[in-house]
Amino acid sequence: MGELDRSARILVAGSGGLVGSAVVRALRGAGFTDVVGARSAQVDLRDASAAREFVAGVDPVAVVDAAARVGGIAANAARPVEFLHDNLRIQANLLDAAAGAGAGRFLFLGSSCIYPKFAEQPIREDSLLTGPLEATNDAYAVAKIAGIMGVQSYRREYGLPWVSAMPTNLYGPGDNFDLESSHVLPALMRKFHEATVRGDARVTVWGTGTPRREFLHVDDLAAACVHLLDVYDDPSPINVGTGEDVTIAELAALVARTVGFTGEIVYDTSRPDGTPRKVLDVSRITATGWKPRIGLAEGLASTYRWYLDNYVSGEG
Ligand code: GFB
Repeated sequence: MGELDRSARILVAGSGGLVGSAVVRALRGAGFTDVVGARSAQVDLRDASAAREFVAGVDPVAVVDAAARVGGIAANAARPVEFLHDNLRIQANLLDAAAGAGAGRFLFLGSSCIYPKFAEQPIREDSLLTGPLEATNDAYAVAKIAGIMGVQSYRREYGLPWVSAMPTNLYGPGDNFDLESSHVLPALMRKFHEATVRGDARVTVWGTGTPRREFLHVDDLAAACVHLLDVYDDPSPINVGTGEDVTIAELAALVARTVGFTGEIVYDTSRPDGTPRKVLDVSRITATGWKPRIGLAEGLASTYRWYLDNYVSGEG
């Protein structure tokens, strides 16, 4: 796979979100001079004709699909229809519009949560579709699996060098800090921050604290996306992660230390644990020459600074 010309026009769908905004930063940092973002406010990719018209107007050489309906365990468990149908429509419309516009490269983003609930750990790419899914986000997982199948179908039927990546749990600037719809890391960061400001004695963490999760800073993922656009041309999705995981209890202690919370951490076991573990086997992407650069402690500190500068409206 030859390096993409740095003057090539790259369309980043979902450029307003955690991943999309990081991918735009990484592309521009890698010397791409013609990066076009598509935010959901500009074009509703759930609408096929709007998607087709928008992408044809951009006329991209390459497309990165960072547009998706995403959320944490509570949001996924509460709204499966939205997570299934919004994501099916967004990705199918974008794939078809990209093909219609003659895009030579397409990078689709799956997620580590679409692997089987009890996949052998660390999870290899070939374990996809080998077992039952985690019930709290099976609708989202089926949609994302369909997206990977969409990329593989375009490769098979039209010979397009389109590819998919499988990021692990992501965090960083631009994350969603809403306590009900967010993922665990931003949720805990906000909970510990607000408890510290209020002087609360304790913070409640969902579940038992025993599940294990792998966390990759979104700027590391974005660098991997640029790298994969240049070098990766294989039908199999490729894992992108750190290959290391922590328990939710260990994460809670790390976030508490980052924020400076010294109170008690209690567990609400009426909330679901979800998948017991999902750490990725990252040997294939490591073999291509990519590796993560932002450690969890460093990433938590920089994300907390972003949260204070952008989310906390000057209170406390
Ligand atoms: O990050 P999270 O919502 O999603 O939850 P998943 C991870 C673990 O953290 C679960 C626990 O065991 C939660 O019970 N947890 C503890 C919390 N306290 C909290 C809290 O305050 N908020 C949240 N959200 N969790 C997601 C999928 O699974 O993985 C998505 O549902 C997505 O589809 C994402 O793919 C990457 O890691 O369990």
